[in-house]
Amino acid sequence: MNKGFDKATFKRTVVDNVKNMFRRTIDEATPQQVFQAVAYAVKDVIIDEWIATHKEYEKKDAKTVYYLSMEFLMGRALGNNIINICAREEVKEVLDELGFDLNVIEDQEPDAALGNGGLGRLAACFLDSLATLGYPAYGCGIRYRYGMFKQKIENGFQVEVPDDWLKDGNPFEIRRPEYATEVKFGGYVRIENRDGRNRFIQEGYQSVMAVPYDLPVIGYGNNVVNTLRIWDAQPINTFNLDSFDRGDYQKAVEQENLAKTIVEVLYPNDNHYAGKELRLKQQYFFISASVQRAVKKYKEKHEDIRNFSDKVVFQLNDTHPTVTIPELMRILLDEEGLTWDEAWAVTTRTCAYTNHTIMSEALEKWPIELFSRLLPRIYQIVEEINRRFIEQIQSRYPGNYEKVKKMAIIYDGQVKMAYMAIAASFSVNGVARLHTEILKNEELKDFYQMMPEKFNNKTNGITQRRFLLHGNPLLADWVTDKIGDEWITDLPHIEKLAIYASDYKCQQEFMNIKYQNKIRLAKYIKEHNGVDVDPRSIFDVQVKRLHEYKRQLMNILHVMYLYNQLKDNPNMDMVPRTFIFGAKAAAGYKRAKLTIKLINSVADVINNDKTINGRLKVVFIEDYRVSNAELIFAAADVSEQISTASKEASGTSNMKFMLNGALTLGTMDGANVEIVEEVGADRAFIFGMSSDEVIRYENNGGYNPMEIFNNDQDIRRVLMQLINGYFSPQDPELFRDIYNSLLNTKSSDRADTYFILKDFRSYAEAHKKVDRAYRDEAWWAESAILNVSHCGKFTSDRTIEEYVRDIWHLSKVQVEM
Ligand code: 26Q
Repeated sequence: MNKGFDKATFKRTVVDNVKNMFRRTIDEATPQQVFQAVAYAVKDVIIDEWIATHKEYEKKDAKTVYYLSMEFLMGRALGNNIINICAREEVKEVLDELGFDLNVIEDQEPDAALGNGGLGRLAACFLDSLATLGYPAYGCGIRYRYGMFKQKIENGFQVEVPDDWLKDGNPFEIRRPEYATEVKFGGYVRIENRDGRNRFIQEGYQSVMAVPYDLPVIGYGNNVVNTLRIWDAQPINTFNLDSFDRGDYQKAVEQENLAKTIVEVLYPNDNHYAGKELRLKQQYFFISASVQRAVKKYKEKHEDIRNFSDKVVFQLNDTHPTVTIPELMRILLDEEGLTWDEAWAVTTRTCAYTNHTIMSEALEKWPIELFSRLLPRIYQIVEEINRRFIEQIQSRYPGNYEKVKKMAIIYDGQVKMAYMAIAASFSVNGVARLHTEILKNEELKDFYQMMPEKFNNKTNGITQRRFLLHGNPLLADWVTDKIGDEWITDLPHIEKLAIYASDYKCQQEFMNIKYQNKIRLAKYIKEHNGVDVDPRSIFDVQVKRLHEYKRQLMNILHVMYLYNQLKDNPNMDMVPRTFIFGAKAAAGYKRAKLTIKLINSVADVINNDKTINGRLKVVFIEDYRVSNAELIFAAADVSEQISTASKEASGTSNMKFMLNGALTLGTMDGANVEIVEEVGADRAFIFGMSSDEVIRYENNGGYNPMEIFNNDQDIRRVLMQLINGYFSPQDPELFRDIYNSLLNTKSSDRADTYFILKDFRSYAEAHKKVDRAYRDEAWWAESAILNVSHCGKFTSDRTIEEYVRDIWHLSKVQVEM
C-alpha cells in the first residue's frame, strides 16, 4: 500500500494521456496505447522523487558508485516500477475500472534486452538493490538501437530477428542533451612542449557526440530513484568541426556513419570474446563519455582532483569497461595536469574489477595494431602502464622472465585487458566462493601471489522483488500471509517459513500454488508451441544461454536415453516428466545452434509418439528472456544447473529457481556449492565430477570418452542415434558434428571437453532420485519450502551490502517526501 498514491489523480492522468498522445478516448485505446499512457502516469508519480533523490545526493555530497557495464538486462519496467512504488493494488483497480487487465497491459511492453545473460541481468539486479538500499549509484551503459536479438524457431532451427525495442518509444527515458560530450577516435598524437611540459594533442581524429538518456531505477518503497544512464551516439554537427576539417564533406559523412554504427547493436556473445573493431569502439565510446561526465560533475563541487576517489568509485563489470583505466589517466594527465604518479594514485584508488568467467575463450585480448590505431593516445598510456608494471614484476621476481611473459599487459602483439584491470584496480573479485578460489589458485595465480590483498569474493545475488514479488504473486502473497512482508527488503526473514515446511496443510497450499503456476506456464506453452503439457508432470527446467560448458547437450542426451528406456519397456514405472528448455545461441556459434535443432528434433519425435502415453514431453521455449523467465521460474519443480564443474563462475538462475521453490539438480559448480550449503545436500540432487577432478583431468590432457562409448551400451545407443537419422530421418548426417565433438579427437584436439559422457551415468542416477523423490509428495513439498526458506543469502541486497562494506564504502541516503 502506498499512502501518498492518489488513485483518482492517477486515473485522470491515464485518461488524459491517452487523449493527448493518441487523440483517443480511453475506450477506443489499444492495449499498447494504454501501456504508454500508464507508463507516463507512473513516471509522473516518480518524477519528484527522482529529482529529490539527486538533490539529496548533492546536498550530502555523497560518494557515488558508477557501475560501468556493456550490458544491463533490465527486462520490462512497468510492472516492476508499480511494485516498487507500492501501488500494485491501486493501479490494478484503476485499470479494472477503466476496463483493462494490468497483466495484459504489462505484456505490451518490450523487454529492455540490453544484455546477453547472467552478467547483464546481474547488473540489473544490482541497480534494483542499490536503489532499494538507498545508495548513490549510476549505471552507465550503451543505448543500443537493437538489443539482444529475438529468437524465432523455424523448422527447429534458431533464426535471429532484430530487436527493435524502441519502435514505439520508451516512456520512461529522458534525453539529456545538456550532458552531451565528444568522444574521439583515431588520428595521431602530436607532442608539444609548453613551459617545459609535454602536451599530448590528438589530431586528425574522427569524433562522435555521446548523448545520454536517463532511465529511473526505483527503490522499493523508499522514495529513492537512481539513474541508469545509457549513451546514444550522434554525429558531430559539421559546424563544430575543426576549422581544418570544415567543408570536408567526406569526413562529415564518415563521422555520421561512425555515429550510426557505434550504438547500432549489442554483440550477442555470451562468455565468448569476439575481437571486432566495432566492439572496442563501443567500449571506448561509453567509457569516455561516462568518465568525462563523472570528472566534470566532481569538479563542479571540488577543487582538488587528487581526492577524486573520496567521492567516486568505478566498478568494472568484467573487462569490457577496462579502458576506464587509461581514459581516467588521460584526463588526469592531459587535461588536469597531474603527474604520472598522482594520476596513477587516483586511478588505482578509484577502479575496482569484477571477473565473471574463467573460460579462456572469453578473455579479451586486443591486437596492438587495432588498439593503437583506434585509440592512439590511450595506447601510449597503456604502454606506460605496462612498462611500469613489468618493472614491478621484475623487482619482485628478479631475473624471472617467465613471470613477465605470463603477466605482462602487452605481450605477443596483444593488449590483455584482464591484466590491465588487475594491475590498476584496488579490488579484484570473483562472483562465487568456488570461482574466487579457482581464480586465486589457478587462473590468476601469479597475480594473486603478487598482490593477494586485492582479491576478494562477492557471491552473486538476485532481486526478490522481480523474481518473487512480481514474477510469482501467488507464492509472494502466501509467504507474506505466513510470515509478514519483511522478506521483500530483508530476504533472510524468509527463514521463518521453515517451521511450515513439515506442516501438512502448508505443504498442500504450497503445492497448489506451484500447480497454479504450472497451469499458467502450460497455457503459455500451448499458445507459443502448440504443445499440451500436463501440469501434474514434473517440470524439469534448464533455461540459460546455450553454451557447451552449460551442457544442454547432456540434458537432451539423457532425454533420449529415457525415451529409449520407455520404448523398450512401455510399462516402465516413471513419474511423467516435462523437460523444458530455453536458450539463445550466439548467432555465429554453430554447434550451439545445432544443439537447439537437436532439442527440437527430439521434442518432435517424443511429443508425437502416442505409445509413451504422454509420460515424456520436451518443450523448447522460444525467445527466452527476462519477461518469460519470471513465468518459468514460478512453475519449475526441478532446476537444472549442470555445468562442467569449475566452468560456471556463479550462475544466478539457480538462485531464482530456489527462491521459487524448485529443487536443484546440479554439479558442485559456481554458486550451487553455496546453495547446497544453505539448504542441505539432502534437499538437492548433486552429481558429477568435482571442480578439482575436472581441473586435474584438464591438466593431464583430458580423458578418453571412447572407453565409455565402447563399454556402456545405453550411451552408445544414444550416440548412434545422432548419426543414424533416428531424430532426423530427412538428414541422417545432421548431428554428425555433435557426435564428433563427443568422440572424435580429430574434429578438435580433445573429445568431450566438457566431460558429458564422463558425468552421464551419475547424471542419470540423479534423475532417477528425482523420480523417486517426487512420489513422496510430503517430502517434496517440505524440500521445496525449505529451499525457499533457505534462499535468504542469495538476495542481491546482501551482495550489494558486501560490495559497499569491502569495496565501495558508500553511505546510505534517505529521501523524505
Ligand atoms: C566479450 C568480448 C566481445 C564480445 C562479447 C564479450 C562478452 C559478452 C558477454 C563476454 C562475456 C559476456 C558475458 C559473460 C557472463 O554473462 N558471465 C556470467 O556472469 C554471471 C554473473 O556473474 C555468472 O553468474 C555466470 O556464471 C557467468 O557465466
